[in-house]
Amino acid sequence: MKIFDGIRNIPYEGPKSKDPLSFRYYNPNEIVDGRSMSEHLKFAVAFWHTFNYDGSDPFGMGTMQRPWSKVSNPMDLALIKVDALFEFCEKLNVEYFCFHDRDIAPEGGTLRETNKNLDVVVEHIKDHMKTSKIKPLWVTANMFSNPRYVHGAATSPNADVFAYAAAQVKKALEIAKEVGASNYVFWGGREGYETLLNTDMEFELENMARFLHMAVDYAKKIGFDGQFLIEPKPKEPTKHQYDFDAASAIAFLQKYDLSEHFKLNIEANHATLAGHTFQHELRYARINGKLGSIDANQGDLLLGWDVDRFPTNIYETTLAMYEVIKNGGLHSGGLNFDAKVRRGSFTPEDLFKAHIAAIDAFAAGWKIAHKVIGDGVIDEFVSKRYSSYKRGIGKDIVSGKMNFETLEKYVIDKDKIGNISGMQEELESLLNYYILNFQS
Ligand code: XLS
Ligand code: CA
Ligand code: CA
Repeated sequence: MKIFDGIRNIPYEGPKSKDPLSFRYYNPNEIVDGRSMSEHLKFAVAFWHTFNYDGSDPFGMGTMQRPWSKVSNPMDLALIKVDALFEFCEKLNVEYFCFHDRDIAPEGGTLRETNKNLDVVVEHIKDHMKTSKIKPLWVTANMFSNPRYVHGAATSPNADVFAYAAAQVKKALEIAKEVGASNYVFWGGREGYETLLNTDMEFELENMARFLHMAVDYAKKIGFDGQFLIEPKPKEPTKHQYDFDAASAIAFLQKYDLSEHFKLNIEANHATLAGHTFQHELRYARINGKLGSIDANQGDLLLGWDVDRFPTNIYETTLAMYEVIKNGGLHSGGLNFDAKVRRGSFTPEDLFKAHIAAIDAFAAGWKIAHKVIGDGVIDEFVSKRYSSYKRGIGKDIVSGKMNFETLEKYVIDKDKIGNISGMQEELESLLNYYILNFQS
């Protein structure tokens, strides 16, 4: 039985298509630089938003119309949503999906019972995978919804909670191995604090590191060789989250000797919450060799919370893809649509249309960025801007020949220091030119 009745496989119809159930810019089979667009852009569907989000918000109940809404037995519901996931991805031609342990199966009275429920659903996922190319991009454990995590998981002041979280991640790693996930994500939504009046920050950070070392050890023990990823976010639900942004996550990994085992999963909306652009976070991760994967969504600059919109802003997708191409791609990572349709977009077709719009925005962004990089216009400008370090005094600074005394000697009698324009407006206009002309 088909779940999304009446929705055909989404075709590529090209830029002139007016059909919202077709791709305009994403042609998965198009080859660029020897690889198909589906290899350049490994898109993933987020289980939680697409199959679990019911449209409720703090002011009102759910609005979503879903083909499975009437199924009341929790395990039947879990299984039918897996069927829906595979049909959805196949129709969209998206090869990957991401999930939390608690997205796919209901919790039981004990962890043992919960794990049994998980086993049944994981079997069902594996059955589907036998006849499908669809696979998990990453797996994670939800250590933020259940009230036991009220004060955190690995950073909880309660050692029993630490133990529970450890057992939960142990199981999630086993699942990640079983389903062949390419990555495993840690997002610490409750790993942080509300007030330092009741918090031993130093001890909590040490415990977080202890926890991650245990995860690395267990992955090694069971032979899970996916990439570990930390997903930074500054706040929400906790007031101050430890993995605030790329820079603080990288500093944490270095301090606690975890750097070689982890990369980052950069989410656009989390960047804006941290007061950064998406490109800033991607750049910071990239230049530190830590750009692992992307949660592709979009925030709302007028709202200070995590709206997780489907990304349709070509300017942002272009600058994001600029970083990805410069990174040599995302390797084991991909572009996970950690995005939800708006409460008012409640039909099943909206789920398809939202993913299509976002996929097209990234495909267009990728092509524009590819052209910008290929033409070398930005590289050329930037390299010229720093050219004073390629000769004379600049060259001597870079090669380590200079110190404060020799530099003082160099400038002390100079009557003029000249600067050249940063030409930002010209560059922004150039970028607009590439965006508007990328199809010609
Ligand atoms: C929440 C996070 C979360 C992670 C996975 O803001 O984005 O969904 O991606 O736990
Ligand atoms: Ca995310
Ligand atoms: Ca988010």
